[in-house]
Amino acid sequence: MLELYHYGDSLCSMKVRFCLFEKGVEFKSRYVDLLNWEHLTDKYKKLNPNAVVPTIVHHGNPIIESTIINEYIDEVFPGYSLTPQDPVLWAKMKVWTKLQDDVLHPAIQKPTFNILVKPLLAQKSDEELDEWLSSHPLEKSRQMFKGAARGKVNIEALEDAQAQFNFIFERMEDALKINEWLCGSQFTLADIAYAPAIDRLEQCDWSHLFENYPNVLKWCEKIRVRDAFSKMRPTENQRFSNVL
Ligand SMILES: N[C@@H](CCC(=O)N[C@@H](CS)C(=O)NCC(=O)O)C(=O)O
Repeated sequence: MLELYHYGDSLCSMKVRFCLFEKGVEFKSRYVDLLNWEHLTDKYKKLNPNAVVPTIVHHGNPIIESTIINEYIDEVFPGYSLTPQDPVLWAKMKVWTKLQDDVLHPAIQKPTFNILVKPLLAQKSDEELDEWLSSHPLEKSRQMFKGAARGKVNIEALEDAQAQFNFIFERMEDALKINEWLCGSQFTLADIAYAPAIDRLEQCDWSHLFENYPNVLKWCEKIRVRDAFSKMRPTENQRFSNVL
């Protein structure tokens, strides 16, 4: 059976859980506790050298990167396809998922670290932080954890994140004015990639950012009623606000 290494309140993990539930793929859950640095162990880094979640292991093969994982799942497992057949729509889907990886995810990390994770990391000692972060292979992650653990809320970063969300929501609004889903009439991996943002912005009390985009709001409502969306959300005890 496919194994999923993931964390409850992680956007990229939600994205892969959403895909697995949509496709009806059974999986064995392997929980990686990010706040206890379980992603930084040598054992986990053998599966995912970037030391991030999620990772899937299928037939003994580790596969990393949430966008690539979702493409793999859609390709390998039966059920209805989440990828357009038409090459132009396929290209559009890839542009959406690239934008999610390149812009939406880094933007959403700003409120995540400044609002949700900061109070949790503030409780870690300098020694613990230094010890674990020195074993993190990614400088970007080291900086994010350090910045969140110590120092003030970065207001500039939060303002920048909001500007990035507006940039993305304008593009989504344009697409959803004429189409039911981001790539036309078919629900695809593009919609799955953006859906966890609905959960995260709600958790950060930032849902008002959707308000200027009526078609994005309608899309959010259609996403919310999907079974897989409810199933992929973290349980209450897995929320950052409740983990300690
Ligand atoms: N591009 C990667 C990003 C993965 C990522 O940043 N995961 C976060 C959780 S959403 C993580 O594991 N963070 C821990 C860290 O950076 O140390 C993907 O899409 O899988």
